[in-house]
Amino acid sequence: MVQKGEIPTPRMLTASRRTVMAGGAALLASCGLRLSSVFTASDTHPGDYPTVRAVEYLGQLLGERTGGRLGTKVYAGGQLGNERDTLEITTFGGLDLNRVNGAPLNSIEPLTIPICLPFIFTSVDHMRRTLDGDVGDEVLASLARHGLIGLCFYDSGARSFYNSRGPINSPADMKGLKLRVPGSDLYIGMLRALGADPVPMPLDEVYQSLSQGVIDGAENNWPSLQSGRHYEAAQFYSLTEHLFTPEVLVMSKISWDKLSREDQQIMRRSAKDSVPYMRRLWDAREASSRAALLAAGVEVNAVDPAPFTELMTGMWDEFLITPQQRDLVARILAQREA
Ligand code: GTR
Repeated sequence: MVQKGEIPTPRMLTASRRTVMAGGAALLASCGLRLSSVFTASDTHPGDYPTVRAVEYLGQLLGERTGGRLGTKVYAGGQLGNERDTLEITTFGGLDLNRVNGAPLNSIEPLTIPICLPFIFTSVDHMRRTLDGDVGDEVLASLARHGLIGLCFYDSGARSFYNSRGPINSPADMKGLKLRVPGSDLYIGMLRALGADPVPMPLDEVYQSLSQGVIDGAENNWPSLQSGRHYEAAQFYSLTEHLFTPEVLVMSKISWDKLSREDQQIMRRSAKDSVPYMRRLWDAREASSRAALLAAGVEVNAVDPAPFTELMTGMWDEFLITPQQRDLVARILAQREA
């Protein structure tokens, strides 16, 4: 049992799932079906972050649509571990839901690479349009062979570089900069293409590493730069906007398989229905984080994207190994604004 205020371990999470069985329910339960559950969910961001609130909203929708049988409980702030570790736990069924970025999925499923390529999306609209359509569905479906059910994509805005040394105006300014990246070969390749020194590390180690000068900077969106307080140690934010990598909400296939067909449909539909809600929160949060960081004295500079685009799209081929990946890329490019 998980006690109030206690942070559960994966073992406790499994043990503490609320499964209520009554009458005919016991019959279904004997077939291994879960009739009533609060799904545990992990998120690296703090409780007020749009992704956390979206998964809570998903719980609310589930409750409304099942007469309170299903819901979600989000463990925010990385309480349960970093994204790579919690993904593994999710695969083994120790967690029901996990909201992660596209990057940690790159080493798990090659079809997640195209949507994480630098400069592949030209705008938020392009990213949303593509992920709402068949490209998005195909990437989500590809996760099933790894024990994960891809439920939906959430927004993560544009990622840009920040560092403690000075503004970045061209790739030449990045030479020798030690910049943190998520643990994805694609990100490491991206930074090398720019002449920087990539340092893969989990998000929760970035603040301390910046403060101690172990790294010079990192790259992320406005809300993450603010919520992780990275700007306190890295005050130069250079708007390269090189990535629109989306967030992904996944469910453990083990948990999924315990749901009735009808509950699976409710889960899928509710997850999709949480997306517009998340996007509204995201747009507001991006604007408020931007305003707060400018007020806090973060030095922001616009960047000519051309030389960055050239170098970073030049390394795409290295990561596009299969015909399916290349097909996805072609379909994403076809959806660019005219
Ligand atoms: C954030 C994203 C997180 C995490 C983080 C990172 O933008 O929301 O899921 O991936 O970036 O850089 O590790």
